[in-house]
Amino acid sequence: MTNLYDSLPTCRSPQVTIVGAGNVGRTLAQRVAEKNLADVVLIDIVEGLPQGVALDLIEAQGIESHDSQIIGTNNYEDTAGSDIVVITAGLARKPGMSRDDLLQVNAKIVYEAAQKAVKQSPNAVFIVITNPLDVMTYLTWKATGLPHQRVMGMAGVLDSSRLQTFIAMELKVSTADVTTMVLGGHGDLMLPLPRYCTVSGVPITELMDAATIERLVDRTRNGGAEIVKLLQTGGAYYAPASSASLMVESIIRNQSRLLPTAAYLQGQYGLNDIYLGVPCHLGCRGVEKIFEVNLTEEERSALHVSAESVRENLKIALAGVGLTPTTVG
Ligand code: TXD
Repeated sequence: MTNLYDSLPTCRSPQVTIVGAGNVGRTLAQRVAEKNLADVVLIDIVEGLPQGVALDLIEAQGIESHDSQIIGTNNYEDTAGSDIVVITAGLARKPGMSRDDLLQVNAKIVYEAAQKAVKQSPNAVFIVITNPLDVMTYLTWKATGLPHQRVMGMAGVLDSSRLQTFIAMELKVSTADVTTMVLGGHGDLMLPLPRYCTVSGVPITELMDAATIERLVDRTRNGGAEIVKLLQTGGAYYAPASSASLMVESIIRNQSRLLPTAAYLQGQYGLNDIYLGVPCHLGCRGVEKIFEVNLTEEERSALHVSAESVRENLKIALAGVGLTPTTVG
């Protein structure tokens, strides 16, 4: 048989590297592959783990009818030329542990992983998932040396999706009709914005009393902890993986979805030199645009309080990886 293509340059599908083949990483690999978004390279520090997960996932390829290749590896060279790198490596929260307790240990893991990954994929867009999210995203930006538009964090999509679910459950309407917006840092100080949440265009402030809204907002703020408490062995991963796959899709398909994303701020919302959750257009170049929505005085000061807590942790994390926090304002 003659291979007619031997003399032509090779072509390839988009490729997503996922660092960390734990719960979030492997579930994201499944979502990306089954949605036919890209080939997937799963990399983990534990030998055999990413290989086993990848083999298990690819053995369902025929049944799930997708064309994505999935490989597992412990070697960064196998991740070369990726279009997107998603970082999930690190430790998950244990019951009673706050996100910020994870700070020091995850800082080192994420910083090193980002350095190794960018060497192999200098043109990639990076999406960070590891907690504490806003801090780890800043560290990844520092570690990679990439333009800030190509480094972002996933949290707002998840927080918004949780609030969307709770509103739909409360009003007994389809989640498809509910849109929500949660800004700020991914933590207890996140800023759900009920004024910008609607059911088919009707603000929820017209549909629920203030006490009900506050209850749902509170449940959203504690959404991660609620699941940790139930599971007892680690944190949420189905909804986080779905949230990350939405961002991957918007970037790979250049959809310019408007999604709450941890993005680098340079004066927007009165904040500088910090990664924080704000509404962004995500396209093939990463964060294509940051939207500045009008905030009340109260909302704006809540956003600044959230930013302050991120800054405190950022100083500790930067020091943890041997960087002086001179640029942190
Ligand atoms: O909204 C969000 N951003 C989040 C964040 C939602 C859910 C989970 N969130 C955080 O993601 C969570 O607090 C953790 O920091 C990460 C990963 O959560 P996951 O539940 O996937 O944790 P696992 O199952 O413990 O998986 C972590 C994997 C595990 O397989 C380790 O062996 C691996 O990370 N790991 C590494 N891989 C590569 N390189 C290094 N150095 C490394 N160290 C650990």
